[in-house]
Amino acid sequence: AIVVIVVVVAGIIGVTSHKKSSANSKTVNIGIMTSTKQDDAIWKVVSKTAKDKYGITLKFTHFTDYTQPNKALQNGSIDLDAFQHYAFLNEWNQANKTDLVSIGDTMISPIHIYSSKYKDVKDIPDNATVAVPNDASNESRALYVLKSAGLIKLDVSGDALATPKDVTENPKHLVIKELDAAQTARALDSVAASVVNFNYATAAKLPENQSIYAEPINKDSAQWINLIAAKKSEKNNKIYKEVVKAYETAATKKAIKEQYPTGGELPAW
Ligand code: MET
Repeated sequence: AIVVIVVVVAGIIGVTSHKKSSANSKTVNIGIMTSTKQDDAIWKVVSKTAKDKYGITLKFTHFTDYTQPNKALQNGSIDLDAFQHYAFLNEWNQANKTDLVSIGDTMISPIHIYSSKYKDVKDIPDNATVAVPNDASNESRALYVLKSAGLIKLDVSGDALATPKDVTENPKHLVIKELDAAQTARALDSVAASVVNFNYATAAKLPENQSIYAEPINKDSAQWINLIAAKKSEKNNKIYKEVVKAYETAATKKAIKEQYPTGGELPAW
């Protein structure tokens, strides 16, 4: 009996230490935004594929605003991040003199104009205040959305960056209020309308019927595809490439469609 116990104990120790070392070398920490039940369900599917197919354990670090994940990626406290689109990454690299790179595409989520006071963009009154995100790429995106909703005109087009200075016609004399993207949902109580990135709309549980306009998907939309970013030095890291493969599966597509049946997020690989 003693021999059996020793063998069993040794076996347990052996298995445990073996598991630990392989887990350590194949654990990838991904920075994502505030947890929502929808995104948790999608990442659960990705995690299962990563584990079952590649033996990779995914860990997640949650962030509440767009300025944190790329800093954490740059300083090595996370391995990858998955929260931004191409336009944001480009602006980030320019402004911060970094060279973070995309290693794979994830999804696209149209930005919406929300209002808790008006049911139609036509009902937004003269001199009303409209909130937009204040980072360069999302502010530009919001201005193009106000343009395509017929509220303003711009002197830029295509994927050229727009700023409030590019507004050439503003028949309702709307006041554009620039806020951190993370504040745009909360601002709905105090403004006529607000342009809110979908992740913040989901996190704030904004009712779908408060969306009074959705950004159309067209030839200029590629810049809004969300991606998985890595440091440039890690762009050929085999394990990180496997994380991308674990994301880009039919099972993930199905989960995205199940979680966002009305197209809040759409697979984009
Ligand atoms: N998921 C957000 C969006 O597509 C990303 C914005 S850029 C940080 O609107």
